[in-house]
Amino acid sequence: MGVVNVTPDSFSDGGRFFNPDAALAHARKLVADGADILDIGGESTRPGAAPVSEDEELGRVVPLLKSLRDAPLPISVDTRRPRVMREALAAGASLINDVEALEAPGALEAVALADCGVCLMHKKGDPATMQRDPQYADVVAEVKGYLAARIAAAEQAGIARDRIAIDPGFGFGKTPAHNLELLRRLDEFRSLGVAVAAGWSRKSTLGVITGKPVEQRLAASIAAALLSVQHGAHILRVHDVAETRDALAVWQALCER
Ligand code: 7PJ
Repeated sequence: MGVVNVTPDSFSDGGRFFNPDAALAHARKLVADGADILDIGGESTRPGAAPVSEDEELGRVVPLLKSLRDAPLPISVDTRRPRVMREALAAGASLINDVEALEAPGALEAVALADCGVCLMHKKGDPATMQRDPQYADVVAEVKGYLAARIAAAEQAGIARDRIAIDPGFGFGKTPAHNLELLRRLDEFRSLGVAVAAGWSRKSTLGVITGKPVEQRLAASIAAALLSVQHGAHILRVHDVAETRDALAVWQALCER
């Protein structure tokens, strides 16, 4: 899953693709690079990000979706808002990626009424404050329990299990130690019976480990992506599609005989 940020303040490529033509060109490049899914986001959810109005988010996402109507792959929209979900689905999106796991009032219904997929992600707290000393007794038990409850809520709302993926939400209200524990035990999430997604690309834990700023985290991101697959991930959310594809090709040549 290749990330297309249409935001002026995303931490990883803040502002580079804010202009609609640049966002479209970037989306097309990720398709050419071998993405299986594009994930379009119009609201930055990085730690400390400022909120965006609903109209502004729609104005960023919907025109890009319309420009990508004929794209040869499913398009996901990274949003927490039911109205953005509905309008994005009407404009051609086929997957909703929600860092709030459809907790907003009306979000379960917006997805249930469509025929789309959904990725339910765990986060602890709100983006503005979530990195202030997050605490867990057992991070895997807590995140897994939360995702199990959100799968149940989605099913109860009429969203069939085969439409659902889950994501532990690396970096969302988690310390580096929490993120590493979740990665080490990622395979435990597979017993929830749905696809497992992982997003490590350029994240700050990789900066803590390597001492590198965000624009120098490609190698660390690829290492984390491969380790996520080794530990059971089915979907990788990445910025650097071509490079991650190459690394995965070597992995697959070795492992899929
Ligand atoms: C994630 C996401 C992630 C899923 C973001 C960033 C911050 N969606 N949206 N998983 N991260 N499913 O790109 O670093 O890890 S926004």
